[in-house]
Amino acid sequence: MKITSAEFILGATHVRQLPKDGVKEVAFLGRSNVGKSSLINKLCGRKSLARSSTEPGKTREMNYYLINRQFYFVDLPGYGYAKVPEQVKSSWGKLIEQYLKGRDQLTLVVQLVDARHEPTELDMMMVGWLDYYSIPFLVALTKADKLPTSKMPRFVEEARQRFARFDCCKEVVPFSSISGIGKNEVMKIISTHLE
Ligand SMILES: Nc1nc2c(ncn2[C@@H]2O[C@H](COP(=O)(O)OP(=O)(O)OP(=O)(O)O)[C@@H](O)[C@H]2O)c(=O)[nH]1
Ligand SMILES: [Mg+2]
Repeated sequence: MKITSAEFILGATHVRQLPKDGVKEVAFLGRSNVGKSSLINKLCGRKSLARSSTEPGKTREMNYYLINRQFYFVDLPGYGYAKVPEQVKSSWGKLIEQYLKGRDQLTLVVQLVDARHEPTELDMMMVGWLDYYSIPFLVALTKADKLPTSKMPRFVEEARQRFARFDCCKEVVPFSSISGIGKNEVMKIISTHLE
């Protein structure tokens, strides 16, 4: 599948604001600054469709993008940014759990984890939720361009083993929004799930 059109639809801070059209969606989940917006931009071949920035915690809303006039990409707010006030963190957690729990049209989640680091506790909590709610997900190991090529196979293998115990984990793919590595594979998995 090739992405030929992508348009911003809405930003939501509450599940009641989400589209009610039943259109299938793919959501992007990961800690703040891990590269969610950059990954969406890379998949869409657009520089600044999803707002990306050097300042973590920038994406505070669930941002909906209509892709090929067929399905949505949902850029979820990043978690785990220390400077966000407690109250925001807890309302964010509630929003995400409500979303994952009750969103029937959610077809696939792309869980982003930094390729260079071990997943955080919150990362593991998120994949735990995904598995619990039976939501298929793929793990994208982001910023793979920052990893020396010689280390890549071992890091990917370790990550595969770590996520293997989750039935809903469909694949672990190294990804870079700079080099484009992993783009085709991620797109392939997304199209398979949308069929
Ligand atoms: N080297 C490298 N840098 C990246 C990559 N992807 C994202 N970045 C950088 O990482 C920073 C954060 O990227 P974003 O895409 O804004 O991250 P995000 O997950 O959307 O962040 P929030 O919206 O704050 O949750 C930016 O400075 C990006 O340029 C990548 O694949 N390689
Ligand atoms: Mg973002």
